[in-house]
Amino acid sequence: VARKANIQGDVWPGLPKRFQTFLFFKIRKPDEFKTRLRSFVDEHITTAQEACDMKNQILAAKTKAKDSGVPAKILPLPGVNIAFASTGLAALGKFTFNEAAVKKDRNLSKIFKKNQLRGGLFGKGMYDDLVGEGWDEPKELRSQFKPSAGKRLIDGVLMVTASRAEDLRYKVLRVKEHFLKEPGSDDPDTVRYSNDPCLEFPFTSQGRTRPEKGKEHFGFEDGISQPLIEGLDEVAPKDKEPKAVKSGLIFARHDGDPMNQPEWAEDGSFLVIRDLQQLVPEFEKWLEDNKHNAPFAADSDDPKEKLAAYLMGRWRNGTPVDESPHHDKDPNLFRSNNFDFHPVDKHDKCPFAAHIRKMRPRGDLNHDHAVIIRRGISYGDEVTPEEKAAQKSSEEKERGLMFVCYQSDIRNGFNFLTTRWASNHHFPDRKANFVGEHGPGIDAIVGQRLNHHPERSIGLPDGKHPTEARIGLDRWVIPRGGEYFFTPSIKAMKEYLTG
Ligand code: N7H
Repeated sequence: VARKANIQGDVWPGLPKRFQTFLFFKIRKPDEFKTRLRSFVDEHITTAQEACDMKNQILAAKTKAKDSGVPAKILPLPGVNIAFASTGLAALGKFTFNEAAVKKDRNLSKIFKKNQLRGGLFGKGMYDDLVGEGWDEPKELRSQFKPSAGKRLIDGVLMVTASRAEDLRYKVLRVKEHFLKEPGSDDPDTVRYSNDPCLEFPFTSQGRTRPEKGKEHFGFEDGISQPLIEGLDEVAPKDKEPKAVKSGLIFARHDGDPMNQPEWAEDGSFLVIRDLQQLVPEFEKWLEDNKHNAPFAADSDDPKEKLAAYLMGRWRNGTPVDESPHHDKDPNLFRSNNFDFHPVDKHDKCPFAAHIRKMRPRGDLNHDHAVIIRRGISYGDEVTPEEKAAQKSSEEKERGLMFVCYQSDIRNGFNFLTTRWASNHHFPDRKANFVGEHGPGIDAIVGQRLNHHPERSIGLPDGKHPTEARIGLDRWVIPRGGEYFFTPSIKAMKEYLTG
């Protein structure tokens, strides 16, 4: 099968999304589910090829509109993808948790070795991984992401995306019906739901982009930097940013994937979904309260915005701090990716521990490591005038990011970024003036603390002398849980997984 026809479109090139529904599901009747999944794949799943065709059509329509002066009326069609947690694969008889039994049973051992998806964290799930290690706080997690009586509640997720709310609602209904309707009840107008369906949808989450287009809730331009994928993207020359990476960092069994996955996993990718609540009024208050403590306060026209930019590594309009440390006014730089933190022995410009530098150290490393593709979407309400006035998030209003990313290995991707880099004060390591107890600092956005870690703080450049200047940080992103999944290829779903 041609690669682009085999890959699900959210992994690459990404599904266009203003609105997204995450339908978390539990499998009740595996055999019937398999039958329905087989026809679902052709009828509903959006492949990489279809997503590319859609993007190209829209691009062409926009170009035409620009030339003719008549606005383009074309909108992307809704998209649908599906992914499975290890419990979901187990329900289909394609994953086993029982390694002891496998070791004893030689027949089982053969099958296990040949077909079991590798990756211990996928097997464990996010709860056992991150609560188990002490990173996530159970009382902060939403109930759907917490096991009940020792059982995980989510076997998989159907993701539906659209450009208009009404298209999303329509498509979500069709997707649900496919699995819930009575056999033979095919007319959407008179559909009858089965009272013994093969699937149930215990939880859904809604994502939607903000009215301020392109901006996430803290007000930063998002969705700027993604790795280019060799063999899929048009690749820039080697010395340009963003660098192209081997597709095996994202896709199972591609060049550069060291995991030795079974054959059926080819063209699939591990998916991480994580609900990250954002405390927006609190973030603004902290910037306001601390702008005068920043080492550069006296020399800056707008120390509050500069402080925000230094935590992120980009100004709110996307301008990279590495290319423009003192202002965000050059329109040529708004979405620039053309920087790599050189010279990397100092952080005269971008702080070593700024979010984007922690998450993709570019020149700080001389090899590709912990590479992910991000496909998240904001959720929740805009900050209300009352919250703004109180400088505090209200109990009823919530907002955040449904963080979504793909990688060929969760340990080397999401987990590594969160635990080894974002949450580790000493990374990037061996930096002049930052070799002491505190190191360059924690990632202000997604760094998490274990009990024995130092308090949250970040080292900041003052633009003048190389002495260490530090500032204490609060926490504005609360992890509310999530799950680890595998997004299989089209072929895997039509053959192995439904066989
Ligand atoms: Fe981050 N934000 O919107 O404020 N992130 N992120 N992220 N992030 C980036 O380049 C943000 C999170 C990465 O190549 C930008 O698209 C928020 C997690 C990576 O230069 C902004 C949250 C993880 C990059 C944000 C959040 C990552 C990146 C700059 C949580 C991984 C690319 C715009 C609420 C575990 C780095 C852009 C590069 C960039 C925001 C979470 C990873 C503005 C609010 C959990 C790899």
